[in-house]
Amino acid sequence: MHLRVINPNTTAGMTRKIGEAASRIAAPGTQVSATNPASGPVSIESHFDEAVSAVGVADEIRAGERDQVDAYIIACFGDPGLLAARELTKAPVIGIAEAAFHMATLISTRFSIVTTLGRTGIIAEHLLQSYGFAHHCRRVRAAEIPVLDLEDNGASALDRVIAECRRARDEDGIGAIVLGCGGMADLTGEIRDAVGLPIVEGVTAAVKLAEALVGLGLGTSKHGDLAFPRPKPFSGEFERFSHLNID
Ligand code: 2AL
Repeated sequence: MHLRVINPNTTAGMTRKIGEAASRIAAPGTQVSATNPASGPVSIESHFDEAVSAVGVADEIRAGERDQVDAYIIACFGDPGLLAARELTKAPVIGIAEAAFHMATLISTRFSIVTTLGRTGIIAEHLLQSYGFAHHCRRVRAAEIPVLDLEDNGASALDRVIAECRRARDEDGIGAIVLGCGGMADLTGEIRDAVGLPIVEGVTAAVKLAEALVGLGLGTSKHGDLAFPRPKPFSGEFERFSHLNID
């Protein structure tokens, strides 16, 4: 099976790191490829960044369809463009936030999220509500690190994430912690060792869910609202989406 991990931001180093974390956890028969859009924000840490990145995710799904990809992962914790991406393919498409929420509820009754910047917490809260996981999450916490600090300033970013995870462990009455950024995909082991609770990381969780869905022969339903979009003209810079010929 060919699994395509889409990093919705345009930082190639982060894409490589996310792809390596996905490859390490993948089953022997799973081929992992990692891509990011050519255009868009270098990191996603606002509603605006998310809105722009969703177009890049759609482009990457279109490219993946040409490569006959079997399953997709959207590797940003806001799951940008998830439902739009599902409309564009019959393959399963899994967001790392939803993957992590599902996995966390299988091993604990309550979890907290530790994300990057406080201002992105609302994005996680909206997802918890729309996915139906709000009652399982005790608190959305932030280590107050910009996303690219996870690339450029790794050791001190890791220290801050660990410190926030320990506060969550000691104060929130939880059984597990969900890491709230795709850029944390390579840190799970170190955080788990330092915190001593189950640490659920979305990229790795999504790999295992994607393998399960493909193994079960399940893909995105084309019955109802996730059917392919109705073909129509798009104008200006989005002309490439005109009369999409997909089936
Ligand atoms: C993210 C993420 O996972 N990647 C990115 O660029 N921004 N989300 C986050 N909460 O920091």
